[in-house]
Amino acid sequence: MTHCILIGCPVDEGQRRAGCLMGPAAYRVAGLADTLSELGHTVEDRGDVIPAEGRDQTCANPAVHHLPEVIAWTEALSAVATTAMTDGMPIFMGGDHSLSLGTVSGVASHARAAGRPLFVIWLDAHSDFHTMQSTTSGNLHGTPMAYAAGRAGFEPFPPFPEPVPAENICMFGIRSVDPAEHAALKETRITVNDMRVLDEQGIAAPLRAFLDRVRAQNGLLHVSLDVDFLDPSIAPAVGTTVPGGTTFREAHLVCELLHESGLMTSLDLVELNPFLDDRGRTAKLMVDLVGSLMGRKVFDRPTRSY
Ligand code: NNH
Ligand code: MN
Ligand code: MN
Ligand code: MN
Repeated sequence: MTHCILIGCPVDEGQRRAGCLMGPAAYRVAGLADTLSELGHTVEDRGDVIPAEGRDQTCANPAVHHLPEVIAWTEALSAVATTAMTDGMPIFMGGDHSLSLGTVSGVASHARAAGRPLFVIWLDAHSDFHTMQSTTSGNLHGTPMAYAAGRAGFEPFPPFPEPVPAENICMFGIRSVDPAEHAALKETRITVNDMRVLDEQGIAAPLRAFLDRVRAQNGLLHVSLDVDFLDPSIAPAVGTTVPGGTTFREAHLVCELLHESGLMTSLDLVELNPFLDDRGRTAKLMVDLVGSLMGRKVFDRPTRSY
């Protein structure tokens, strides 16, 4: 039994397709809280975070937009995340992926205080490894993984509390990487399980290999689930669809294995744009995936080594 803390993060400023701000409402309508309590968890909904007014901050790249607003979100969400980590397992209901600038930094502060290493699983079509200098779209939802990894180039953001070591970062579902991200990623030891890896090896083996490392180091595990990790045919409600994504069963299998591991300590649900949805099916699928992450299974099987 887990104490689940729902935190609405109606962030829309990290990209240009309005609608992600309706995400938290859509998760509530799709029954996220009931799904969790039916699985035996306690649920506390802390409502939606309201950021402070943006200050007058700028950066050298003219493409970057809504910088003051995104910094204000980062500060507010980081504080909320750190507090929630001491109370239970936060589930951050987005909101676009720029919210992870705040949630991962708040979780990292908690990990530092707890003296435990932080690991991050990034389930996404994109690597989100831009700095404010390298982004050509100027959409800050393309940057949070770089911020968390401690890449330079995030002034005037608050310094990231304790950068996540590259060895502790594992990406799955990747199939759209910009040239500047590609060049930067190649200089790191981040594990990039792109769709080619999943086609050849399946999703279970690389995931288990990573989870073994988390367990061996008694790590905290943050999971960031971008809707576009899923194939657009099953999850249309996202502004940046990329063909060739994970199937229904691949996605559920990731969630089931994560549950079996017992390692996840915080979760982002990001990029849902309910305005683009087809009768709520993407919101419902995301809620069902959280069900699998939190223990729903078709058939009880003897627990594995994890
Ligand atoms: N890499 C592109 C950019 O920075 C796309 C990022 N879009 C996302 N990320 N949806 O998950 O603009
Ligand atoms: Mn605006
Ligand atoms: Mn993303
Ligand atoms: Mn994405």
